Amino acid sequence: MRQPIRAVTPETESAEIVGWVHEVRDLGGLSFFLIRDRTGIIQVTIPKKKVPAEILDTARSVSRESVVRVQGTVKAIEKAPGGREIVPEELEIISTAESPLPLDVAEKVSAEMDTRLDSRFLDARKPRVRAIFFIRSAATCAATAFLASRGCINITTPKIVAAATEGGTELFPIAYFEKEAFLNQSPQLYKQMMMAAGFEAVFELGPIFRAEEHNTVRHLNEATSLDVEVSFADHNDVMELLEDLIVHVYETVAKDCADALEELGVDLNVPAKPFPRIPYAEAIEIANRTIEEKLAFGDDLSPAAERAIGDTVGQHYFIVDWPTDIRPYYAMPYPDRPEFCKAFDLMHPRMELSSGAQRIHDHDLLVERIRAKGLSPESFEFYLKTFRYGMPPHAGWGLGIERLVMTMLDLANIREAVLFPRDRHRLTP
Ligand code: ATP
Ligand code: AMO
Repeated sequence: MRQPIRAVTPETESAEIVGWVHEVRDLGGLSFFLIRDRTGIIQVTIPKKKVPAEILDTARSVSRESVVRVQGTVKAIEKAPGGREIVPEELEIISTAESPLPLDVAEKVSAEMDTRLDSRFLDARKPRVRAIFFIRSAATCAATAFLASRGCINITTPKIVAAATEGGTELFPIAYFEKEAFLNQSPQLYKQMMMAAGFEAVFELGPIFRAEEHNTVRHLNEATSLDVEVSFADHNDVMELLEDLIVHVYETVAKDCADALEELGVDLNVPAKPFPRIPYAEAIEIANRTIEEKLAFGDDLSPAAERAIGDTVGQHYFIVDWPTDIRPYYAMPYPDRPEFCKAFDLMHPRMELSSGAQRIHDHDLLVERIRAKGLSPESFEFYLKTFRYGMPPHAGWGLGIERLVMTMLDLANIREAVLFPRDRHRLTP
């Protein structure tokens, strides 16, 4: 029975392992292999005079990244990785890798992002790359389990839709029989509709599609969003939920992913609660102290402004009290000063992680806001209808999973946090 490589210790007597040939070295009388599976790396040492001829023959013919099975005696040896090695009694090539490899898995030569993504299956064999996706998995599992523990119901909403949610731009049209259809930018309208359905608290982890034209290191055309919507809650309630979730995810990753973090050289600091709440007007002032292209009231925050504020605050923070005009139609204006709304962004010092708001639950006000944005209420009828038969007050947010992972692990490019990224130039693999 095969053993995970990590389970083979210096005290183990004999072992059978299956894995990929990470490295081959021939030193005259001795030849060494490193064999890798997802749990670790082990050295296989072949003293040429002491092993049977057929093992030597197989060893000579094996190429890097082939899948092999090794059965043999384990010896404690200080110089080897993990302090042990296997001297083989059996060596079998299960699947041969062609040479040369399109990508060097042992990372003797570093590759460009594009070369890596072209052979992502090989790239993902690197312990460093696997560590990122191990942590992404732990983070998303922790986040969804956390939301379930807070009473949120896991929902799945359509990705093929008839209308924009975030305002009409940045949509991918698709061929859908004789109708006009698009890939959904956000589950926004559907999660709100489930508030009218009386679900009270929902979450969805799923893809969102944005026809961003520019290639940046923090935008994807297909991203993953964790969306939440809660009834009888305001923006402050869901900001607290989001803050608790971020802290919980960081704590879980710190606790459960120590090896992966070490592989990445990341010393994870769990952010302290409560995150500062900075009103939009103050955020603009902070940014304008240092940035060259000054912002006026009503401008979106430029990437330079986000960095300037991030440098000043130095930790996760919220920007609150946004001008109503620059937020989507569904954000609830403050009743006493309707030029501001109950919307917020959760920021990491490097970039935006999440947007959210208390939503308008009054039908007529919503229609007015849709019109004010130059959109047509008719195309939102399926959504507006749910506001006419008992819609509770509600609030929610959407959190970009790739940005969460990217900022948590200090990755330079968002593509590092997606297995098969979609950008302007990439549709395969
Ligand atoms: P959201 O989608 O909630 O608006 P975001 O983090 O994607 O969040 P945006 O608000 O779209 O960011 O943009 C923030 C700033 O980043 C913009 O003011 C703009 O200067 C810059 N920006 C946004 N999209 C792009 C892009 N595709 N290419 C270059 N810069 C961009
Ligand atoms: P927003 O448009 O801000 O809000 O999206 C929410 C979060 O999703 C992530 N995100 C992206 N990540 C990578 N590439 C992209 N192109 C991209 N676009 C968005 C970001 C962003 O903060 N309906 C609202 C949410 C709500 O109010 O509940 C919405 O979609 O991390």
